[in-house]
Amino acid sequence: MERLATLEDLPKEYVEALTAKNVVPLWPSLRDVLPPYTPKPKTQTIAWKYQEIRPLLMQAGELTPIEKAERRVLVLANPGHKLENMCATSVMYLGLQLLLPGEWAPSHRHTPNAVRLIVEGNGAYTSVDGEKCEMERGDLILTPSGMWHEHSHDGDSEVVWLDVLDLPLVYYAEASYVEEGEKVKGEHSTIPVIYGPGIVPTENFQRNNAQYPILRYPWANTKKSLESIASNEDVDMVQVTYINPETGKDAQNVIGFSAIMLRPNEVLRLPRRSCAVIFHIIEGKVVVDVDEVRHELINSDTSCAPCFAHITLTNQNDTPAFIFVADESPFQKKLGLYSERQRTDV
Ligand code: 1HN
Repeated sequence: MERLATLEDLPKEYVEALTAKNVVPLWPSLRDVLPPYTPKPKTQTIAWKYQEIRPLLMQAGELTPIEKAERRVLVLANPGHKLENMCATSVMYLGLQLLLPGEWAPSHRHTPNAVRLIVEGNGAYTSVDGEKCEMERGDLILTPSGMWHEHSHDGDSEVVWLDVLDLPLVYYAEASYVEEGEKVKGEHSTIPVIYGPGIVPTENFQRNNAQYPILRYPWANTKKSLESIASNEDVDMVQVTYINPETGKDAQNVIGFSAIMLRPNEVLRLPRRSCAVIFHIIEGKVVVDVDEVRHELINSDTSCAPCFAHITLTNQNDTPAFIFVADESPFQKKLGLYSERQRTDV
């Protein structure tokens, strides 16, 4: 590809005249915004080790009362996007949130979509549009765009969860805002489980909630499903995707959620995909190789990888490993941006 002229190739007075009229020449930036064949991601391959961050999160619990934080979160920030921008990838935000016994994180709703993946502790719950979602380790709880949510804690130990939001994307689109809810800690009901394996209600039952019919995906179910798939030796990649049972499509609109099981000592080479990805270890010890970077992850560690990376997951234990995965594929597919490449391609 032809090397194009730079700003320095132009007379200084000409560049100043352009600037004064709020115009810029395209050609000095063209190769940056349209790099040949492969994007140049700002997203760096990063790991956040839970045992290193946990003490700092507990310290936040002592330093900042919940009333002064609203959400007591340490954001897992990717230095490639500058820490203050609070991006794990260009689309995904990640944070570790702490709720102490008796605390309440007040009701609000906002335009970004969020999910929680529970990391530790018992006795807390999130209420989503009045539905009480118990928080147990490994559970996935959705709080989609526009739904009221608050977090409460009736137990007696610290509760920590991983928040995954599409905040960087929504903020970039200048579409991010919040509304404050009623300051009442109301009674919560649990909607009965109406979606079974392969069954949905035929009649309009609770269709007011049908856009997001499942808000809590208990880990126990996901794990059982993975173990069952793994028992079939013909299956190379033991993975389940969290979906909306009414549509059969992704559970949320922008970020896709799935879980992978690695059999004892399994090595899994992932397809190269056009979207960035996040891994969070629910159980086990996993070596994550991303291009030339290696991270050794254990329970509750989190890492991310940029688009088109060569990713290999290795289970170093004689017991299975379980990984929660979040990626940008629903968003990219909706925009027609999604693709996959062979590992041998450049
Ligand atoms: C939010 O609403 C929560 O509800 C957590 O727990 C983290 C980060 C940015 C914007 C909104 C929550 C958030 C957030």
